[in-house]
Amino acid sequence: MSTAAFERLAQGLRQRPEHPLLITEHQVVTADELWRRSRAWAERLRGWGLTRGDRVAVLAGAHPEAVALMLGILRAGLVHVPINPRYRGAELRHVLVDCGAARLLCDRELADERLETLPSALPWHAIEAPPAPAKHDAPSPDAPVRDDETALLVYTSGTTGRSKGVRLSPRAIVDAIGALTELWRFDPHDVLSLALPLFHVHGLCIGIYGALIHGMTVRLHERFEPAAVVDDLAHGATVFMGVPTMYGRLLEHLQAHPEAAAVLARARLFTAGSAALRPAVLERFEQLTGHRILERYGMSETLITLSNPYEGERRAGAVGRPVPGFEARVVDDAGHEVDSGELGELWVRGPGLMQGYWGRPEETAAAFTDGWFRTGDMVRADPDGMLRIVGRRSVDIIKSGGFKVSALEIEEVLRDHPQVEDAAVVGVPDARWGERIGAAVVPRPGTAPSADALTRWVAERLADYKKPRQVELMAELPRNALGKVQKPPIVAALRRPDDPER
Ligand code: MLC
Ligand code: AMP
Repeated sequence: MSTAAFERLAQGLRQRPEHPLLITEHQVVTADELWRRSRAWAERLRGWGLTRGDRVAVLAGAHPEAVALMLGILRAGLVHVPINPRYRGAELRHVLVDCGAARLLCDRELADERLETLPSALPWHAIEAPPAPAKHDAPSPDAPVRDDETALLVYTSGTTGRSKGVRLSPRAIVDAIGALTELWRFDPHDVLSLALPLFHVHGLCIGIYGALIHGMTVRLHERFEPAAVVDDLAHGATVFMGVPTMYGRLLEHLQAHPEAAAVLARARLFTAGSAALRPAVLERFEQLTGHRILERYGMSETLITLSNPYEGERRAGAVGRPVPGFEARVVDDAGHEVDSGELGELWVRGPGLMQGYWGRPEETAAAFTDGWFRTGDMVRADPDGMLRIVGRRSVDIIKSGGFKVSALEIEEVLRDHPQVEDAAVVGVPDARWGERIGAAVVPRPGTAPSADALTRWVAERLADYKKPRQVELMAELPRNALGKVQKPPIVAALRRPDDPER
């Protein structure tokens, strides 16, 4: 069985060994060094007795050793399961148990905080200084992941409380990301400023895989800081890719440091995705830097399926047309295509579709119709076919700062609070986060829990970004005649006068 997809990644590393592939504040890692370090990881993983298809969970920041480890996992024919380091006890345990991780590799600082939450039988190791480099005459450890095996399991929230593992093959990643990045003219001379986390498809697949496919340099950051992005561009970065919240922060930075606009102006390309980019942000950024941000749309389950053009009109509020190789349909509830201008659900198909949800055949089957993946996003097409995302089928999915959050998961945690009778969690349109997490809480009779106490309660149990940013006590939740909680009136009640429309 072919390993052509893996070879395409490897070729970018082998062709120019001296090329600086990863640059951080502290180190420059050449293509050759990354290749050698990944080999050492492959040997070490094999040495632990892991066998083809075993899942290796990785809890790590965005640093070069995590990239070397990821490549080592692929070279050893294993499955990479990156986990959000913001996850806490139950969230982390769920992923480790759900994927049946054979090993956990963890940054030492994170391990110290989280060890007590691990399933007791799971062996773990710190991701530390590279393991001893392999001897040059040693036989190659490579038995890399084959094109249609699973290379990557990305955990993503859904309409149920618990996250699901999305199975992606090397073929899907390389074909879909190759097509997207060719559209965007990624080139070995490009330098990508990357401050996205490496456990979601935005930072990991477009960022790291995209750079490997094209043999580009990545200036890699553990955290997003506007000043560091400006510094990257001052030092030759050509492309920046971010979620809309990051562009909001870049605009704030430009307000305080107007001289930085001239530095940003030197870039070749700015792209945005993972959540809606508000036209006001697009336009202000263009006024200040001369760059019109290129917005695209994707999902963990499909990779990046729609993009505005590289050349031609980058339309405000639109996410563009299918990336070469992909197709899109806009359908009504019966699955029939609707006319342009009409609201419908977006269905997509093409090279980036997932193989399914890990260990969930029924949910996988339910996500597809005749080979089309039903995204759950509601869209409208302009007369020329440009698509606009206008909402989501489920009110229980929230996108905050580019992270997908399940309202139900937060509701469950709130309901466990001794003073909470009931709770409904919603996404409220928000200038900074896109949507902020709002909670309507019905207190137990005779109690009046404070917003601070309830927020702390959630923050102690879930990743920090899942805590409500607004909590309102209500005597009862609005319900329809059948007793079902109605979320739109809750969103309306939580809106503040200066919130954006959407
Ligand atoms: C951080 N905080 C958030 C948050 N991120 N609150 C709500 N939503 C978020 N997304 C809060 C913390 O809880 C903390 O709260 C405060 O902000 C400061 O924390 P921080 O760690 O310093 O924040 P910062 O590093 O500035 O993080 C902001 C961010 C980050 C935008 C850089 O959220 C981020 O990296 N987002 C990208 C997510 C992503 O990669 N999505 C791609 C999914 S793939 P307090 O109260 O303690 O101060 C996908 C498919 C596709 O969607 O199409 O791409
Ligand atoms: P995730 O599951 O984290 O991969 O998130 C995928 C979801 O992010 C999609 O279903 C959309 O709701 C949202 N999304 C991604 N890109 C965009 C965009 N450009 N505009 C609006 N929503 C987006």
